[in-house]
Amino acid sequence: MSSKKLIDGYPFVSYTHDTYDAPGMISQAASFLTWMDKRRTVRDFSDTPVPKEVIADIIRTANTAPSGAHKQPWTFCAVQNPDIKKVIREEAEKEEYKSYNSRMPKEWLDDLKPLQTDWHKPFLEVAPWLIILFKRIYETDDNGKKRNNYYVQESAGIAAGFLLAAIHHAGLVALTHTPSPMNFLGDILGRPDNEKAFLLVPVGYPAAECWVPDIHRKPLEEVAVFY
Ligand code: IYR
Repeated sequence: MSSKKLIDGYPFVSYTHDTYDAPGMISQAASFLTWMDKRRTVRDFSDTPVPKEVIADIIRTANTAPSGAHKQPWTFCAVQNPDIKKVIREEAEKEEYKSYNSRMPKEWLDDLKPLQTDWHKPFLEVAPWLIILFKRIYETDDNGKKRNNYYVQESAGIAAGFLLAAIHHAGLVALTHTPSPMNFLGDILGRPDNEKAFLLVPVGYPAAECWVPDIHRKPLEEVAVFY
């Protein structure tokens, strides 16, 4: 049963949450790890359609992410229109061509070799959906006054994590794509000045033949320090 009260005039609701005893927790944590560890970044997509309602719920899930002062400083643009996807691909490939051929230093190109990426981005047209996450730097209030958002980068990053987990949970795959610079996305989608493209995420089924690099995650000892 939920109950409500005012604290200093502001509404609060009582909160309860599923909790577990130690063995239950151990089992929950381990099974979530096993399941999350199956997620891989994919570049070989199928063009099989995905219902809009699924994408809507994935975005609703990302929208549950915590954010600075609960400003939810994000806008998710979901594109399935083939004409728009084509323009996004063309513009992304223009930038990526420049990046791979002149902007990225040799060290960076060498670091990417195990992933075998290049400037060609066919997945931007093949994947049934492109979700473009825009971070919202500021809001404009009713009087036209700019109000800054807080921890925008962190908030957008956490929302992106939730988005990827929701995609994985729906049995779909995604790519965290960051064509650089990304300003062309705001232009193509006609986004307002307070929104800056943060991440481009193609979403869909994996292709019938789908290859991912045989890379491995660092062991706990390398990424965690217990005090
Ligand atoms: N944005 C380019 C290059 C690229 C950069 C990193 I760091 C990657 O992890 C993968 C690719 C591209 O999308 O190809």
